[in-house]
Parts: sequence; C-alpha cells; structure tokens
Amino acid sequence: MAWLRAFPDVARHAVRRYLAQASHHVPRSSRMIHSTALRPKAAPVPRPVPLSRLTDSFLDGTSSVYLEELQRAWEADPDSVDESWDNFFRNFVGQAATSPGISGQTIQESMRLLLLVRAYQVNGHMKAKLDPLGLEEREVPADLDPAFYGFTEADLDREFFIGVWSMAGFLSDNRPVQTLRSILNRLEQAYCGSVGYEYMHIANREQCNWLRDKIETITPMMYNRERQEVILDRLIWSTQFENFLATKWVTAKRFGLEGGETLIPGMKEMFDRAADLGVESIVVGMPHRGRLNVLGNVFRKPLRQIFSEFSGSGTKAVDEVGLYTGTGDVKYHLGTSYDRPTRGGKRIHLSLVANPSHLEAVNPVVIGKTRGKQYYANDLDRTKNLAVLIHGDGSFAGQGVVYETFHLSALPNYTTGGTIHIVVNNQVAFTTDPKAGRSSQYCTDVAKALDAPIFHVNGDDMEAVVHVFELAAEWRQTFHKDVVVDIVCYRRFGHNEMDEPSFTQPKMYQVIRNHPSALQLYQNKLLESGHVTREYIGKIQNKVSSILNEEFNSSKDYVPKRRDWLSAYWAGFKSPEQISRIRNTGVKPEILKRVGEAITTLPEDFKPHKVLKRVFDDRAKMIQTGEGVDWALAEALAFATLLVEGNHVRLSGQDVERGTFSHRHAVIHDQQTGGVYCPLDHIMMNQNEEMFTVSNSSLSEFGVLGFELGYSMENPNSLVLWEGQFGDFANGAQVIFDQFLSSGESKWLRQTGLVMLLPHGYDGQGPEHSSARLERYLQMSDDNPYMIPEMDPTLRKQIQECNWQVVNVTTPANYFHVLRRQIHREFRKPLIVMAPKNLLRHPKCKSNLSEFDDAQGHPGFDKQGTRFKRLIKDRNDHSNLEEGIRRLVLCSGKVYYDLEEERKATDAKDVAICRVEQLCPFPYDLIQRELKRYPNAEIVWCQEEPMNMGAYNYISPRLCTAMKALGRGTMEDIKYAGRPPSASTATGFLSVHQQEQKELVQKAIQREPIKFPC
Ligand SMILES: Cc1ncc(C[n+]2csc(CCOP(=O)(O)OP(=O)(O)O)c2C)c(N)n1
Ligand SMILES: [Mg+2]
Repeated sequence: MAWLRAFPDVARHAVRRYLAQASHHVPRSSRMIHSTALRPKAAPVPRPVPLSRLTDSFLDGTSSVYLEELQRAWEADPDSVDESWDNFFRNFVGQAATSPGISGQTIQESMRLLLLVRAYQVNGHMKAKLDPLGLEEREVPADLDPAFYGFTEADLDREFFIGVWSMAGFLSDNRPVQTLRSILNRLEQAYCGSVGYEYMHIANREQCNWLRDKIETITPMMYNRERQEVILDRLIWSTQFENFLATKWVTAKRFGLEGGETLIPGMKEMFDRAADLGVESIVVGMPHRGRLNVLGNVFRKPLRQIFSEFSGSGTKAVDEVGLYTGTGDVKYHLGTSYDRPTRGGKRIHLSLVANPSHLEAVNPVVIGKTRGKQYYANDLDRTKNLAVLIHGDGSFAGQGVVYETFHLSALPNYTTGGTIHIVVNNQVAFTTDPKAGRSSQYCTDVAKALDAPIFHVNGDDMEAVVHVFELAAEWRQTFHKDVVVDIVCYRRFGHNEMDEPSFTQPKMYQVIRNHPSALQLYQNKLLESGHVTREYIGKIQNKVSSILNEEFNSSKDYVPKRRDWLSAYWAGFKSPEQISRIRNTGVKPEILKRVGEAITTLPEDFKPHKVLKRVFDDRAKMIQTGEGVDWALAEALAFATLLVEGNHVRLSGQDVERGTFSHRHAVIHDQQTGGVYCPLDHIMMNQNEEMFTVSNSSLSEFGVLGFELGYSMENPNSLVLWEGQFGDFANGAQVIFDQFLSSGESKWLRQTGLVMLLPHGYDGQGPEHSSARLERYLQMSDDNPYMIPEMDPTLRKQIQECNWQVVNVTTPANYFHVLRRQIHREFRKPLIVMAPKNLLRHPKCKSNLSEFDDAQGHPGFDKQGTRFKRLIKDRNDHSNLEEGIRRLVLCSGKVYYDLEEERKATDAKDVAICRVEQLCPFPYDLIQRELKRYPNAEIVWCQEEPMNMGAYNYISPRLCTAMKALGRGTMEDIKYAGRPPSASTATGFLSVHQQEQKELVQKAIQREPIKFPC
C-alpha cells in the first residue's frame, strides 16, 4: 500500500523515542498506561469506547502524564473529573482490573490511531492531488504514514474503535468499530483527493467541528445527474467563451482564463448557494485574468456589449451626445453591475468594482463598499451583502494589502461578516515560478493568520471545485468569517495572448500542451458514468456556439444607449459636464445652537477625565457665547449639522476617536466605569448608533484608505473621512491616491466625495511629521495651469471638471464649510485637506459662531449665503483699490499666522496678506480680484515648505496666468519667500527650523523688494 512506503530512519527513531518516553512516564504499578509494543494480530478485540470523549490534550505529548493525574484525581473522588472522564475510567479501569493489559493496549492503539486521524486532518492536504499537471513535488509528511504509529500491513483488517464523540461522519461514535483499512480509505478520500483542506489551525472548536462534519461524511460527496447537467452547461459556456474570443480577436490581450475555466461554474454555484442562504447582493473585486468571462457568464453582462467594447479597443465609447465619458480604461478594468437570476429562482444583485492594474489594490475598496451597502440595507447580521475577492496566486502571496485587508475582517467597524476569497492559482505569475515568488508553501498562507479555512482544490476536478465553492458560501453564512478557495490550475497560454510562455517555463508548457481541458475531462467522466450522452453534449455545444455567434453579429451594430455610471443612489447627480448650483453651507443659528448644546453636554452620571471635563465646559461656553469656536468644535458642528440633515458621517483612521493631537475627543471614556460616550451619537432622538461612526482603525494606510474609498462610493449622502496619523504616512496608501482617487472618475466614471485629512505643517518636528507632501496632490491635479476656465459663479464648473480638490484651511469656520460643501452639492469630488496641528490650539485660530450661520449681515454672508471661502482676503478690510500697498503676500495654511504676527511686529501696514484656502482648483477669479485691489504691489508667494515641495510649483504657473491676463507681469514677477530646495522635507534640528522659519517670514514682510531668483 502507498502508505507503507519506506519509512525513514529518522522517523523510526522518533517513533521509538516517543513510545519510550510514554512508557518512561508511566509508573510500573499503573493499570492504565504501559509500554505497548505492537499487539499480535490475535489479541482480543477491545471494547469499543469512544476515546474522543477525552479532551484534545489527550493527543499531545503530555497525555500520559495528564491521564495519570486525571486518574489519580478520579480514584480519589470520581466527581472531581468531568462526566466523560468518569465514564471513561469506569469502563477502562473496571475492565482492566479483570483482564490486565487489555485496556492499556486499547488506549495506546486508539491513541495512535487518533494521532493518525489527527495527522490526516492537519496534514492530509499535503498528500492531496491538487496539481492538474502533476508536476508538484511535495514531500508527504511522515506522520501520514501508518507505520509512523507502528501499524503494519497485518493491522489493516483488524477492527479498531475510534468513534469520535458527538461528531457526525465516518468517525462518529455510532460507528465506533472499523477496520484500519476502511478508516484509512475514508481518510484518504476525504483529505487526500482533489481537495486539500486546511482548517485545523482554527482555534474555535465549533467551527473546526463544523468543517470536520462536512469533510468526514460517511460516504464521499456526489452530485446527481440534474446538477451535473447544470455544471456541464456552465463549464461549456466558460470554455467556449474563451475559445470564441481567441478565434475572433486573435491578437487582442484579454488575459484568458484557459486552464482555469472551472472558476466560472464554481463561482456560479457559489452565488446560487449564497442566494439560497439569504445573500441578496454581492460585491466582487477581481484582477485581469478571466474578467471578461466572469462578466459574461457570471454577471450576465450582455455578450453583444462585451464584444462591442472588445472590438472598440482604442476608441472612446459612444455615448449620449455631450455627456461625459472620461478618459476611459482598458476593458478588463471596468466595473459593472447586474441583477442576475439564480438557480433557486431568486435574483441577486452583482457589482464588479472597477480596478486599476495594481493587483490586489481593489480588495479593501470592495470590502468598504460592501460595508457601506450593509449600512444602507440595515443588514445588521451582514448576511445579505457579501464581498467576493478573486486573486492571482502571485499577487495574493506578494501584495501586502492582502494582509491589511484580512486584518480588517473582524474589526467591529470594518467587518463585513466574512469575505469569500478565490485564488485562481495557475502556478505562475507572469514569468515567475512560485519558488521565486513566495516563501510560504501555499500562496494562501496569509489567511491562516486570521483563522480562515482554506480549501485547495484541483482545478481539473469540476465537481470538487463546485463542492468547495458551495462549502465556502455555507461557511460564510454560518460563521460570518473569511474563507479561501484556492483553485490550483494552470495557464494554458502565456501571461497574455501575445506572450510565449516556453521562454521561461518550458517543462510546464510541454505538459500543458498535451493536457486535456477541464471540459474534456468532465465530459469524459459524465460519459463514462453514463449520466449524459455524446448527443446531449453536442447539443449544448451547438447551442452555446450559435448564441455566441448571434451575439457577435449583433455586437457590430451595438450602440450603448445609456451610460452606466451612477448606481441607484446616485441618480440625479451631475457629471463633470453638467452645471450644478453652488450652494449655501451656512446653517440656521438655532440649529447650530441646538446641536452645539447636544454635542457639548455629557450625561449627568458620566465621569470624564478632569481635563476633558474642562474641554467640554469650554466647548459649551463657545456655543453659549458664540465666540472662540476652535477647530475640534467646528468639525463636530459640521458633522452634527450634516447628521441632522439626514446624512451619514463616518470618520476612520488611526486614533481618530481621541485625535492624534488629543484635540477631537469624539469618544470619551468614563474614568470610573471605563464606559464610553460619543456625543455625536446623541444629537437626535433615537439616533441610529452607526449614523455617526468614528473609529480608530488598524495601523494600516493602504487598507483603511481603500476601505473608506469603497464605503464612500456606495451612497452620495454620506460624508466619509479618512485621517492620516500624520500626513506623511499617506504615502503608504499612494496606490489609492494615484490609481483611484485622482483618476477614478475619469477612468471609470465613478464619483466619490471622500475626504482625506492629512496633518501638515512645519513645527520643528523633523523630517517626518512635518509635511503631508502637499506637492504630490497638487501635481496630480488636472486643472490646466495656462488656461483660465469659466469663473462666473452661475456658470462655474471648474470644480466639477477638476479631478479633486486640495485645501489648506486656516479657520475653524472655513473648515466647517468645506466639509459641509462636500455634501451640499450635486456632484462628488475627493477632498484633500492639509489638516492643521498647531492651529488646533492656536489662540488666533478661532471663529465666531456667526461665521457658521447663514444669517443676513453676518460675516461671510453674501448674496449666495454663507459658503466656504476659497480665498480669505486681507483681514484689514481693504477697499476695492489699495494703491498704497507695496506688497501682496499670498500664502496658504498655518504660515499665515506667523506672517500676521511679523507684520504686526514690524508695523508693516503696507503689506497685504491673502490666504489661498483652496489651492486646487485654483481660484483664478479671487486671485485676480486681489491683484486688482493692489495694483502696485510686489507679488510674493510665501510657504514654509522647501521650494521643491509645498504649493510653489503648482501656484507659480497659475498665478502667472492670472497675472498675465491682467497685464501684471510674468513669472519673474512672482517672488518666493520660503525654504530653499531640499532633499529632506525638514531639518531635524529645532533651532535650525526656528531660524529658517523666522527668515522666511521676515523675508516675506521685509521692507526691501525681494530679490528672486537670487
Ligand atoms: C502591484 C502590481 N505589480 C505588478 C504588476 C504587473 N503584473 C501584472 S500581472 C502580473 C502577474 C500576476 O500573477 P498572478 O497574481 O499569479 O496572476 P495571473 O496573471 O497568473 O493570473 C504582474 C506581475 C501589477 N499589475 N500590479
Ligand atoms: Mg498566477
């Protein structure tokens, strides 16, 4: 027999040592355990007692010692041990007393058999036949060999008892006596066939047992003929779809699924099963491989549309005249959504999230979107909305965001009740072999860290694939936890259709060339079983091929009628080419007062930290007096007013509840009970607790920002914010900024109003924690530096046409308005906020409540009401023409307060200082208004950042364009006051920082004209 293969010496010694140790621990007098050499075949068959009633510690190396101790305790007092142990000792000890030696032998044999069973449960997957190509070289672990436990060929037909207590399946306690041969057969079938189960790493006993029940069935799993016909039909569709594309578009890149076609029937069966179990909506994220097949066959996107888009490569999609179509993207990146009927007669909503080519980056986005759906569907137990992520083997193992996403899976404010992960494991990544691509045995090992079960399945075994997919859906709906299906398959052609795979994988491709397709194998199986006939198969093949041809013919005249770019909740939102009204963001004074009181009042019996008591008292005073509103209160007011208007607000990021700079205190902790109170949860009667969500996140940027982006895309009536601990850490999420936020609308016609709060400002804290790298966001903005767009307030579409907004706000009131503006408009744009640090407590950085309201005559109120100020003009209330001003200093952010102080100290009344609060899109109209106001002024851009950073390189060409249009000079006329160019963002020496800061501020205000560039 296979398992009686040569038994390495080392292993033999290990067994002997183990057995010797066991005997060493056993006192000679013990009746329970003694050294048991292999029992001769003729020995009496022991009485069946399910040893499984013992706890798991029975199986570890200390079990004999443990048993002895238990026995001693039982002998002293039978009630002192668990009932199951009491039964056990009664049976065994009683018997052993009359027939010495039998019980000890029984225990030893059963123990060894249990160890063998356990070895199959833990390591059986190592022997499973997972590789369709048969190239896998894996050493089978020694502990799967019965000889390892001392069993010989002679033991095969002896009966053993092994019934596992309260378990179903072939090891259940109602079938306790079995021959070793039958136990081994079933173990081999269950654990070493086409599926390799990894689940014994799961610590939870119930979950483990649930899986064990499903795996260790009394008879191997079988599908009936009806199911087989459906599966066959789906496999034919999957296979012929790829073949059809390959013949019609011979040279097009489509990243075909050939070699992994069983994915499609597997997924479909999984979706059907999920729908049967209550799932109504599935959000899917997937890479390039097989995407068109998934779209056509799983999503049921009309094939004519797929073919039409496929033919149209390189040309812009035809759409309704005059409507925005963006810059587009390659066809295997686009998202879509469909309602699809299921086998069980239900309908299931499917959305595929658009993704960039950065593999795995879409993962957290999908999870966030799913969580958003769950919020809006009031899916409290998270069983109606499911996330499914498809991965490649190379990217699953290699990309860190996979781990970051897994780590969100059980966090209360991020969980979606379990993601189903599918790995299309074609055993190669572009040209790289697994041995060069990962250090772990399986590409899925990361999932073990999160206690997810992993089902490896041979992609050539169609029914095994379907089985594990169904099991995955059942697991997710039962335990609300992640699960991984690893389809071990192959890639029949090159990485894409133009690639020659034999350059790098010659041996693999020799095998692949002669390897039958999964469809051929399944057809043969069904033909052999007599379940279907050749005619039947031929009929389906003809049907599929004629539909494909019909759809292909119709695709030639297919014109997309309706742009698919806004889902249900987004209906009515404006595209970048439609004019949207500019809205007032001020709030009625009485509402401000009312919500202000609600968010500054703590429950009477609540015992806050005494410092926080003061903070809340101060805030209450700000509301009462209407004066001195600080940053944190302004933010809370923005959130509160949006909430009372019925919007959902969600703020997440590292330590956001308290706030990195200990300023926010959105959640406060009772110092006696440890209980928490979140004032923003209590501004309305019976407020849904999740309506305002503030949540500390895991220590991830890429994963969490991606999650919040996905969340924000679900419903436009939610203000979703992500705060970086310090702005510089946002670079860990650069992919999300580059590939999704800055370009998502243009590529995929999907809007988001996500807000990124990135703490920024030069306080002498060294090279990190000073700069949020403002320059990067500005550099990625697509407003044309040399063209002034339409700036008339009623026609202005500048902000709609720009890819995102970047602001560096200097007053609490303006922060309040910029947050509210995100929701009070008919389109959505990402907003990047250079968030302050020292302004959070700066005595001058305060606003009066009158700047928040929309009362006529109050500051900020103009004919359109009170709004966000894109530019704050000089605070000295200058008239429309100030010929005596010798310099106009333009700046942004906190340096303004230093400039103001220097101006005061030097009594430089002839210097005007304007704050550019919105850097992008550039406020040409307001800049020009200020240029006109100061016709004789020298124009200076002042910033704290080094010259190659900050806003300078963004501002100068735009400022120059604005100046040129007014005849106010050229580039040379823009003077610079700031730090010189530098490799590092900031100095590490506080004294140097202070000196630099002093110099740049002095330079901006100095009497003499500024010499620049030298
Ligand atoms: C983050 C990232 N790095 C590199 C690439 C380039 N790239 C595209 S496909 C690919 C191989 C992917 O291998 P695998 O994940 O196994 O998927 P497969 O193509 O085999 O289905 C690579 C390296 C990419 N798209 N994204
Ligand atoms: Mg691969």
